[in-house]
Amino acid sequence: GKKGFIFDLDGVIVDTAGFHYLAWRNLADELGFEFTEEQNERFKGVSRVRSLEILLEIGGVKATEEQKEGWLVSKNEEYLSYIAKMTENDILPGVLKVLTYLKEKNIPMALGSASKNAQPILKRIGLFDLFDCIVDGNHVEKAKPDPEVFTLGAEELEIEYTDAIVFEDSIAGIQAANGVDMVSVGIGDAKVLHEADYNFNDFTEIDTAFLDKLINA
Ligand code: B16
Ligand code: MG
Repeated sequence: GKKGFIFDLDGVIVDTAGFHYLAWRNLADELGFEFTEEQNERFKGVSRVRSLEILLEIGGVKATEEQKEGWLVSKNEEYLSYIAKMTENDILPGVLKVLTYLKEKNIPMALGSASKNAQPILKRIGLFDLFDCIVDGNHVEKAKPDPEVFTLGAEELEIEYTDAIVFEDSIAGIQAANGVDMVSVGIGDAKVLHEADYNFNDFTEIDTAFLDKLINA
């Protein structure tokens, strides 16, 4: 059937992981424990609420629901202040070339992100209008590795799940795509993303021959 492409946002189109890390680290600081960049790996593709749970686990901090609510709000406010400064220069290398190529070929494209801030980020970097549909943390109940964010995207693009090609930087996202027999393309370290059908370090390694192969499969 007709193919469609679904892109994760953080770690695939932009690198906002560093901003999430800064904001979480400042909260850890405030709560009196250390939070390293290595520990931040576990936060990729994971929802905001789950991220806070993991952080508090790391710090051995017990908290009331009210405290957690407050921290989620203040962390997000800090994160928003970082993304407010983003521009199209923050689009990761090679991404624009791939997206433009697919757009010219009229290939249906969706965004599939766990982030509730996906829409403002896409507006900041000038890619909001490029996607036929945007599925993000505001639209789904279940987080990756549950495939909901991708299955909803495929349904909105009106393609079969098996005709969807998913670009992901997180293990949870690759597992989500594989779980419903979508084609998974890992962006990042192949050792980490070894479950993916294909793997690239970044988009500069992706050429039109590869895209044509996926489109015509
Ligand atoms: P927010 P993705 C994910 O984005 C991030 O990888 C993850 O670190 C973050 O916790 C999650 O979005 C929620 O983000 O706080 O903005 O709602 O990789 O699924 O595009
Ligand atoms: Mg990601």
